[in-house]
Amino acid sequence: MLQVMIINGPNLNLLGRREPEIYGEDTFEDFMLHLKGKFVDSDVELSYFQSNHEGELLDKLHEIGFNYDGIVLNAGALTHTSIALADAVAAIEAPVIEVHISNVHKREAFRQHSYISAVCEGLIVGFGLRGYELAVQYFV
Ligand code: CA2
Repeated sequence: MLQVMIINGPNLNLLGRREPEIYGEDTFEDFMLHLKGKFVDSDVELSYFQSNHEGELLDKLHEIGFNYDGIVLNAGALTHTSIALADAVAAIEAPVIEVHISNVHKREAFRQHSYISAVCEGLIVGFGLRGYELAVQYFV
């Protein structure tokens, strides 16, 4: 059974509660139920972790990064600031796909640089929550 974890960073616990015009109207917990349903017949076990704390995200990457088959990572704004997160992604064995709900390239200039892109297997941006599904599909 393939083990894939979705990891969301800062503020993504607010999904479905604020700024629906940018991030949509669904909470991530609702979306996870939908996603698990989509892959119910696939040989994949999906799990989810969210934290607003950089160190907790690093700890989770270290914890699962040597035994999971894939990680789908939306690091939120830490994408644009965190060399520590990029180092963690580079250090682990599991392939990581960077996902952004919004098309960061249509937004402010400071969202157009990612420290983690260069150490990820690939990137999916701008497809809303469907980006997570596409990333899981790739691992399956
Ligand atoms: O588009 C994305 O997925 C982002 O990673 C989301 C981050 C942002 O800093 C990145 O530049 C792009 C922000 C997450 C904030 O999420 C909210 C969700 C709902 C309401 C308010 C904020």
